[in-house]
Amino acid sequence: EEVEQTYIMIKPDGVQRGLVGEIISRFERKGFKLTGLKLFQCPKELAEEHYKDLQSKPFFPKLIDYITSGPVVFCIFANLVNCIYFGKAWEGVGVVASARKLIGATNPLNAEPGTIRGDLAVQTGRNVVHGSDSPDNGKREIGLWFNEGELCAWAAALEPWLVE
Ligand code: DAT
Ligand code: MG
Repeated sequence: EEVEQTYIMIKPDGVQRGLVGEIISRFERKGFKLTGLKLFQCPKELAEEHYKDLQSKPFFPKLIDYITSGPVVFCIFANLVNCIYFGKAWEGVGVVASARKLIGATNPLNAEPGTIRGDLAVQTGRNVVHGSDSPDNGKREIGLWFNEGELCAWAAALEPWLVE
């Protein structure tokens, strides 16, 4: 069983507002495993490639300006799978869909309280965090933002307390 991973990016507003720890903490507390982490000033070409599906949208130039306006923190979270005790994948919602639930709706106005955007953001154009929308996009985005050798596979000792 392949490990499902999601690409999470704390956008420049999240970094400027000092929300890096808070946001990473929410994914950690949920029970995901951190397998990659970086702070980076995103070049325009990379931002355009990352959001290439949206390039025909009227807000695309503003979105690229926003994402490149300051450093971003990005990380990879994985399901607790390949469990050393049980040797099988976590059944249930995968990390990609589950992380999107924690993040909340694109427009913070529609994001439920308790979600990252619902609790910490007010506008679509400053919605503090990105999360992959499918396992395939997760793979694509991880490939875009991380180099080989920067990911860290490790056995989480807490696994048997999170996954039965
Ligand atoms: P999400 O970030 O929830 O996956 P998305 O992939 O549709 O949403 O869009 C990517 C980002 O683009 C989003 O986080 C903020 C911006 N965006 C989306 N729709 C927008 C709109 N109607 N006006 C302005 N910015 C928008
Ligand atoms: Mg998206």
